[in-house]
Amino acid sequence: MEIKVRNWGTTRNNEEVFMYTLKNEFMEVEILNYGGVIRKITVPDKNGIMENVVLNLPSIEDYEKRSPYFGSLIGRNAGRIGNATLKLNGEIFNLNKNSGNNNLHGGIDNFGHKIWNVEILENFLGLKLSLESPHLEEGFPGNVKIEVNYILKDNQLIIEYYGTSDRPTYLNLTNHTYFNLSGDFKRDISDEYLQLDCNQFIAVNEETLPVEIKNVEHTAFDFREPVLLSSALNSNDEQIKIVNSGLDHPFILDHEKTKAIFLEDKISGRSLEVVTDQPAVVIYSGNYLYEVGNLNSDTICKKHMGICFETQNYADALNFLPDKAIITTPEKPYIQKTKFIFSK
Ligand code: G6D
Repeated sequence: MEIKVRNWGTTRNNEEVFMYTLKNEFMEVEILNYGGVIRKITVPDKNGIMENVVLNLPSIEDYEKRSPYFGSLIGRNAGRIGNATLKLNGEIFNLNKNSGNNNLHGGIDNFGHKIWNVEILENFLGLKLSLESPHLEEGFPGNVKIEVNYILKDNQLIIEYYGTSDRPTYLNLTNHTYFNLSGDFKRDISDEYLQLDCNQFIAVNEETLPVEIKNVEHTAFDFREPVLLSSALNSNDEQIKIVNSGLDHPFILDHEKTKAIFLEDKISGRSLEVVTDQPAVVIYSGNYLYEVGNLNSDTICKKHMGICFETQNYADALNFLPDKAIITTPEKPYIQKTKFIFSK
């Protein structure tokens, strides 16, 4: 087990970027202090060949210019907040707009663009990333302190989130890694199978804002048995088409069931199980990845090159499902634990 750190350039604001490499006997993970980005997860295929299974870019300049949140920590809020308006305890907070009329992933200068403080954990193979966000940053209330632990344990990458605020606020964090189990971007995700033990998903409108909780039965969103992604992503279901042909939807998680979220690539033999304490997961199938350009000298990014499992609270909860919204107060910190478990 080892951790290495090296300089990885400087941001446009002249902040030093560091890459941390965590390695155990099964896997290796690269983490940046910039955005808390998970830049590489290297795991074996069925023949023991070690390859990277997450989308990434070659330099910090690329991340600043053209990353669609590759590997980023997302905050203060994962997803969209309609009309960039946060209604909390009778107060209205006007947030910055960075997705049409809405706030996406915490706004313009969100957590995915910040330099996080990094400490090496003592009792685990891992890192503690921390960040402070002042009252009304991007329009969100509260002086907030965030800590995120990345821990490598056997075949698991564990992410623990912890947030505190000096007044009531809304925190809804996640990680925006795009997974592609083929290894080193050999194929897109079309050949992979997705299984979700979810009976309901949330339909969205043309702004990708939540509009209706729907049963998955008889829709392209029924993944209760494993489904080949190419058949779902190219379905004529109007909810697939409204988000540029793919998934970009919250699924409601039923915690009594195992294998709630399971992705498998039968060609490489790799699989990924996601286990979380969150009530929902937004699954995004990279419907706009053709806008990214080159991933490296050999590969141009294309549509459906990766799939995200953004574990989180209900989407736009304070507007769409206020009674389900999880509010952070000085007495009640924000907590999330999510595990990414790779086949062994
Ligand atoms: C698009 O609608 C999608 C989002 O879900 C995603 O997070 C972003 O691209 C990177 O806006």
